[in-house]
Amino acid sequence: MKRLYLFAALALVACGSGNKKPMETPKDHLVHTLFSYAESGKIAYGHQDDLFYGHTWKVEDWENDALERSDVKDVTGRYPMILGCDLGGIELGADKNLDGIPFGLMRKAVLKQVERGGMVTFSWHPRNPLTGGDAWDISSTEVVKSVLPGGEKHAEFMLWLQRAADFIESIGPDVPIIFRPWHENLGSWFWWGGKLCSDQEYKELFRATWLYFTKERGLTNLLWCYSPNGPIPPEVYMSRYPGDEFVDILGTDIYEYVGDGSVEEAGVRFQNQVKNMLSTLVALGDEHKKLICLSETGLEGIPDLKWWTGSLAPSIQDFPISYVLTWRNAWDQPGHFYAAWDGYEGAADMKAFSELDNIVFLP
Ligand code: BMA
Repeated sequence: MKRLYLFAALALVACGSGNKKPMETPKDHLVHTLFSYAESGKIAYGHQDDLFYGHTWKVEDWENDALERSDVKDVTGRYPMILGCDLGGIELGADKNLDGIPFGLMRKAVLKQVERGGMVTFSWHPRNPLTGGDAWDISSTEVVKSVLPGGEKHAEFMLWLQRAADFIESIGPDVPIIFRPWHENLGSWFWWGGKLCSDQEYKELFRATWLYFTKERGLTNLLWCYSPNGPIPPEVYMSRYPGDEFVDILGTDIYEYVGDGSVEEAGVRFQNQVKNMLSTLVALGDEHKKLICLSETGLEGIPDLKWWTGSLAPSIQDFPISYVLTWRNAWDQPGHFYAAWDGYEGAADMKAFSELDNIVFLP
């Protein structure tokens, strides 16, 4: 209950002695809603790219499409509470993101999701500004340094931030967005990852992004999520934490991998990893007064037909996380899906998950 008292106290302070109600911004409203989920043991469910495409379909004529299709809705009868989108490509001024989604469609889907009462989160897999490769190009350890002030790519990188900010601004100031840049930063698979820069350089990258968006562009509708890959010990998690001023949500990305063992073993391993990491996030969230979430998860191709109720639900249901998001159902890669779709053998289990008392989908 600690958090509820904190918010009640803040509201009183904001009210002062007069009769005026505190001004609640769209961001405040989303923060309060997510805290209220955590308080009451509810967890919002999110799906990456949910309205853009599914296992066997994609939106073609987006300007004339009502955006009613969703694999998740096909299976559970409801849309996910959270729509995940990725900005990758916006930095180059491209029309489409790295997975072929027109940014016009993305804007329309975000507005549709919010109109339906839902929430949105943006990740960002930007290209490598130094080498010209993609986000996964880890051939140089100089990239982060090169975009910071004094670096050879600094000016170009500021243009990249400007383009991303322009797009977010074009969605409108009243749409709160959970923004999750520079994610999975403790592994070494992105150019901003563990071995690719120093702790200090990473922190400067995150802060520079926050400062530009928030102070220079006035984009105060963003909830900033710090989301390292897990599981990792608390001191490692915090080793690149940019600071309380720059973060609203403590997240983590943890996937289940089957590897050489059995699906059962993978499920047990995943549950232990998620529970350990979420215990860490609960402690850190209390200490830093932040929301917590499982910002990305899933089992590619879901070979475990009881994954949702057998692995995911028991991993998260005792933790006050505000949301959980499973990754995308690629229309062009039959094995690359992380939510059920109509016709997938284990669909009934995802439906059962969606009907659990504490899991929140759109009504
Ligand atoms: C990865 C994969 C890629 C995709 C990227 C960004 O995890 O799904 O196919 O391009 O995310 O969405």
